[in-house]
Amino acid sequence: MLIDPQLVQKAEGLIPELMTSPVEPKAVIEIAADENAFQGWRVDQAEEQNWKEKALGKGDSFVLDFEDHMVGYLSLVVKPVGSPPDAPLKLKLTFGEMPCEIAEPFESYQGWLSSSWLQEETIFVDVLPAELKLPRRYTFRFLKVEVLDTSVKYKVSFQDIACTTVTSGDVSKVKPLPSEVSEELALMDRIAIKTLRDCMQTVFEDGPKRDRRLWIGDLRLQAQANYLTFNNYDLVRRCLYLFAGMRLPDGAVGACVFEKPHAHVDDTRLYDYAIFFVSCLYDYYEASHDRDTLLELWPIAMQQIEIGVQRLNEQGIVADDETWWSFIDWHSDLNKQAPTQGVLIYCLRQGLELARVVGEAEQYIEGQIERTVNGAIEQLWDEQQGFFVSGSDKQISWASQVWMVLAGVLPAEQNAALLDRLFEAPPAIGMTTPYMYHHLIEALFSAGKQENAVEQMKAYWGEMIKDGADTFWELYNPEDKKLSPYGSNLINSYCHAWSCTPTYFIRKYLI
Ligand code: RAM
Repeated sequence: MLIDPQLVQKAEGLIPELMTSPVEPKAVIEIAADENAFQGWRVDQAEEQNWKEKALGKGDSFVLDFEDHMVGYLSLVVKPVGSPPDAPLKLKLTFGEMPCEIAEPFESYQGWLSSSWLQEETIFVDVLPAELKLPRRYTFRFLKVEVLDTSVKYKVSFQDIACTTVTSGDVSKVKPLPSEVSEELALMDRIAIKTLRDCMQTVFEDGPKRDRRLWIGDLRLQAQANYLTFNNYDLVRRCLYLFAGMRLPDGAVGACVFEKPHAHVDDTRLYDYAIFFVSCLYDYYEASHDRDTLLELWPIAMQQIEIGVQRLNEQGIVADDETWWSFIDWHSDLNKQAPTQGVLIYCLRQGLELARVVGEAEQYIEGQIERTVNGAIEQLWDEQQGFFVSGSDKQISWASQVWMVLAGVLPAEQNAALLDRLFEAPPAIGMTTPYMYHHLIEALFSAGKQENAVEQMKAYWGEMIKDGADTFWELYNPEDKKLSPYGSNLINSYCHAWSCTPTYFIRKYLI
């Protein structure tokens, strides 16, 4: 890997102090199978609410509801009831962002991401009474406390159970919305901010349950939402320095980085994610006007442009010769060529703006824009069908149209007409993630289609709220509520960075 120790040191100098606050559970609940409820599980208040004084023996359990999304550290006080404890206490704790994680046994999990993400703990307590402080950070709303064994001579009862939440997002920095904003949008804004806040730790994490790391595609959207809410420039700078300071061997920015045991870049390479470094730097400079950081990181942004254009073929379009080379969306049938061409042009245009500020490489970037826009129109635009096509099968997808609109390949009027056509004759290859929906909505706003944009926000994030979201989710399909690219909805993240952007739309375009 290519390491620039100075940049990494700068990043490490910007590790924020986390704010903490203790939160107690609010209720005891029961989860019941109900095919009309979200993912088939309904949450009911339990008849017996007095969990503190209840004596529990082998096989007894209860489920606590914190009534909001938590990211933090759990502590419990447990005491023996009956004869002196003559055997250790064997305790199981299960944490769930959603009811499915409490109701469906983790042993049933068959997805392809590691089951180690599922949050559970079996603890042996030798000495009672005890105050337990769990060392791992958990992300949850529901907590199942299960006594696996005591002995025939004693039971236990729990006294204080609390979560010390952690975040680097300071809510006091977030301006209240003007009172004209509808209740529906104000609620969406609040949940989006909570989502962003719970992902704001010592980096902008993608999801505090999973993957708990910094991905640049997620960072880009988080940073945009952050500039209009928490306005924490230092956390963005830290993340930019991490990506800039640790790159893949040819200089490309890696798709994600880990912080521990020491900062290091992952070996995942994604074409769109690497070029988004330019976009992240552009947005950062736009928001902060921090010229020093721009000048320092500009050479790395420029390098991403140079690496990015190496993939262009003679016709000026990105080669599409592998399956997992660009991300765009979690959709197994999606051809990535045309949407990635859109991403490249979009980033080249932002790169050109930066080049003008820095006073370097303008002509070079202009030349690349001309080349890629011409390539897109000549090779990928199907005049007869009125859509951009992608790959050798000439696939028509939502993602291709959305990214080509954002890239401004067609003149404004044609862009608007293309977006209308998308809704009149929807392509079969749809969108899977809030990440891709974000880009559709951004395209609608950028083409002046505010009404439709708001309608889409309500139909998507609004539906998540109706389905019980405390924070916005990594994956959501109103038609298939158990959808997961990982083979099981248990492993989905239900507080996910790239889903936090309703607050950005509301604060940028609607107030
Ligand atoms: C998943 C995560 C992450 C995303 C990558 C590409 O692992 O959801 O947020 O950026 O995919």
